[in-house]
Amino acid sequence: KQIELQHQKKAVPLQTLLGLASEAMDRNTVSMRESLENSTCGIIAEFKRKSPSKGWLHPKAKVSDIIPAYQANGAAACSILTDELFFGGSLGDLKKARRQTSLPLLRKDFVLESYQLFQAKAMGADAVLLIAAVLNPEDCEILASTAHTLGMEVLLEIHRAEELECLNPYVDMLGINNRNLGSFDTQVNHSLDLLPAVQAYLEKEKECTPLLITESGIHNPNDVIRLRQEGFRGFLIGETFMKTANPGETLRSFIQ
Ligand code: IGP
Repeated sequence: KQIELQHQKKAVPLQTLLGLASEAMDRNTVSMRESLENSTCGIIAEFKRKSPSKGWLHPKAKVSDIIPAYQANGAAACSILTDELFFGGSLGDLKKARRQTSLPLLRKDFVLESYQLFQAKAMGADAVLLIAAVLNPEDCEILASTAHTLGMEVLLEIHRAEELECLNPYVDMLGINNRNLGSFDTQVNHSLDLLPAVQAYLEKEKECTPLLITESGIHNPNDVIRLRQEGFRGFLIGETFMKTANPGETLRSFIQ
């Protein structure tokens, strides 16, 4: 609402703005972690129009077509890219998605400042992504605890074992990104390769008990079955669904 008002380029009374802000902040969230734990598939279905590695996947994709289809076909949660430059997304997509589904929504972006957490909450997110490769452990903890204060959960993404340093007790879900951000190469086995280091770290840091997620490069249902057997409970899948004409139906083929 606030953004719509700004677009009208009228002076908005402070009282009105404060009212809208507190309304947005008061929204109840749903737990993505619980949804994944209670789901037999554990799929986090991503809405992504394009990516730096593959270019346009589905340039005309509409939130109002795809998000309800993801829900109808059994997704446990949805991930919404809000970065415009690299992924063709927007905060407007997140806001629209919120109106379309009761599933938990992840704001997928490069979060560096707490301001982005307030935005995420106001636009409808239940969880936010924090990327260890672009944060230090101190900032990570501040951002994660702020997200919790706003009632949102945290998915911390790592690609290398050293990034486990960014784990803290506010991290609800730990995602291993199978994509090497330098080469864009994806290897599903990367999650399995890193697992012993993750397990050893969690054994040591007893107050950290994140749910394990595997992200990127998941192309077939067998990958999901294999990774579930090894302990992963969330499977973040974008391209495999979004490159098809009907992403919801492609998701269904993963579930049956
Ligand atoms: C999804 P894929 O290969 O299924 O499209 O990957 C998701 O993991 C990927 O979009 C992603 C991402 C990110 C995007 C993982 N981490 C950080 C932007 C920023």
